[in-house]
Amino acid sequence: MFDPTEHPHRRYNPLTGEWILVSPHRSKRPWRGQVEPPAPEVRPPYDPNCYLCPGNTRVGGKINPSYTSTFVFDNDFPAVLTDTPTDTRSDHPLFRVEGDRGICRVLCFTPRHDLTLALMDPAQIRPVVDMWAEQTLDIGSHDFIGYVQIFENRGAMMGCSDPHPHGQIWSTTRMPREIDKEIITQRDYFKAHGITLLGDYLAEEQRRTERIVYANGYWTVLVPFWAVWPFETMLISNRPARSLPELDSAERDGLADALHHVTVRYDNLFQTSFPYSMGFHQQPTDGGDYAYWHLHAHFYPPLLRSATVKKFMVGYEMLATPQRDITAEQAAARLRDLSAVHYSKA
Ligand code: H2U
Ligand code: ZN
Repeated sequence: MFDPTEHPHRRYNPLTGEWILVSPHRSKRPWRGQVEPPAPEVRPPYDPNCYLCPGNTRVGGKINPSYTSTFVFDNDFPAVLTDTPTDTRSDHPLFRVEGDRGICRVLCFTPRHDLTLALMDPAQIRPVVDMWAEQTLDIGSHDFIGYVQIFENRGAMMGCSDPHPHGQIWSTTRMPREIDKEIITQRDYFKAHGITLLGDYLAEEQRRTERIVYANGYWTVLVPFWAVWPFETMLISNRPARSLPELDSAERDGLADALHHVTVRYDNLFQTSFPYSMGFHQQPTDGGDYAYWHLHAHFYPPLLRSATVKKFMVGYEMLATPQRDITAEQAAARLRDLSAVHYSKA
């Protein structure tokens, strides 16, 4: 009889319409012992050489103000520009090209160089949530912006260039690939069932409970059934809000609390400052009707077994389909059972 804790199988991701391969029998492979966590990196509250600390000069020559809470600036090296011509015309269907325009910004979460989201308490994270909401409104109000992507690259392993706590916003006229997929799947589900895809999914996960890592009255943190990265999680708004600006004060506090809990557990997992890429998926800002959109965030962390052993998306995963060994249920149980107090403060 098929047993999902034993037998190789594939799982469907209803948000992307893609399949992944799960090989639970392989997580019983021998592993050559626990790797010691690296010595914790000690950072000063202010670093004169950091290009994001208050009062310092950035790479491009601009000087940061002496900010005391959050701080937002236009990326000095933006991936897209506001004034690119878009009257592109492809001369062959196999050589399609489209000009794209956009705005890129960098957001410092706090003046404190030595903090991370995991080390900030919910009251300190709340202004970050407010800033994300405000920036979504501000950038999204431009006619030429179709989608606003908020994200954070955390840790050198993810290519993050400066440990100062910060995230980014890239916004474009055109719909990004991941958003294109979620538009189709969420729209079709809403049309067929009259409820948001993630609303239905969340209700079912709340019944099953095995993949839930943390929940408060407004937000739920879970390892999705179809997770690819070993400790991938999603934060889902309990109410089917479509964007961050729509959240009321209690929902914003709930989000700050959920972000605190998930990042603390991540750090506690391997007793290290846990690397990840995270970001929010919100309704596009091109003025369309997105009644079906359900606000959520994805955390994609690369670590697998220790502070240094990461999962590689290579070989079969590049050529065929992503694969995982430890199941989403095992990962959720491990994260759930960790202390809610950061290891450096315990
Ligand atoms: P990471 O979040 O991956 O570390 O990227 C930092 C961004 O900050 C990157 O997009 C920008 C880079 O262009 N940046 C500036 O805008 N000004 C600077 O002085 C340094 C980096
Ligand atoms: Zn700094």
